[in-house]
Amino acid sequence: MPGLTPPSPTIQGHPIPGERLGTLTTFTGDPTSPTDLATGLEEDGYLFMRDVLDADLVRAARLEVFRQLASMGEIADPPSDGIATGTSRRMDPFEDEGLFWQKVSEGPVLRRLTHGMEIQTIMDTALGEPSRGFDLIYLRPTAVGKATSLHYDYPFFAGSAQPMINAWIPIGSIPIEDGPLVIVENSNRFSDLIDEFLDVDYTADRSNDVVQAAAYGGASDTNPIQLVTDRDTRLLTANFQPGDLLLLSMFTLHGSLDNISPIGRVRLSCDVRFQPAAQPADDERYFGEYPKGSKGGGYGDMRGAQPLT
Ligand SMILES: O=C(O)CCC(=O)C(=O)O
Repeated sequence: MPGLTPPSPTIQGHPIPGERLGTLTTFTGDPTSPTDLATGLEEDGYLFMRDVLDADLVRAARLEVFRQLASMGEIADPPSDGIATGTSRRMDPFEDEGLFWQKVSEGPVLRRLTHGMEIQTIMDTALGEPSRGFDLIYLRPTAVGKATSLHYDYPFFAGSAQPMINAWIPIGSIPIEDGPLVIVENSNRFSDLIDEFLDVDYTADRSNDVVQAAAYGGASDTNPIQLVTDRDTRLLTANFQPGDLLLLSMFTLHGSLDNISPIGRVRLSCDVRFQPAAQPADDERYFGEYPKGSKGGGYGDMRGAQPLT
């Protein structure tokens, strides 16, 4: 808002010292080159691509999602602003067996954004072969005061196809005070943390308890500022814009900043995993008409499914 100084960013309630916060490096290679994309992902653990998705489609998907939340009284008019009302008429997501959340997550405009030709072409290039997006997506309307703790993705998705790539899509502008995704610089080389979760046999047991413990284990035990200070590294994020796309390897420690929007704006994003299309898409947690999700309770059991109150 004109004249207002944005509040200083925090992570899990901790202020971030200036020298521990940096900006994601924008990918400047050739987006049609499998080698450029694979090399960037391998070296940095992420690829931050500006302006590669249709910004109008991103805005239309934002409107589609927020209109449905507005119909439950959770988002004020106009819905595209994404300002939370603090109230909800929504049924408990367990009681409706996740049907409302599945309907929102599978909205036709949102699906065009998450599984349409533009993203499909980028993911085919990044994987170097035809790719397939998971049916289950993680749509995250994140209200003020909420955040995602630091974790690695591999434990959630191990045991089926590999490699996989996480496509994180900002659905609208996400300035830093709205709590965008953050990665820990160089965390794709933290072999002590990575070896710990690679040691787990996920084919024997991929129950939610096992997966959560492995994904969040070593990293979320320490406060994030201590973690980046001890490892002499930084938290990297950006002021995201419609059309941006952030690709993450399964071996990059990431979470989000806190949403501290002074105007009560809900941060909207979604994350979608892609795998080689030639490999089996048989993990019932992520594929099928009613994917079970990693916790087992389907769409109703996801963090994003909770009413915004
Ligand atoms: O958007 C967020 O808050 C977290 C996203 C995330 O954990 C992921 O993309 O794996």
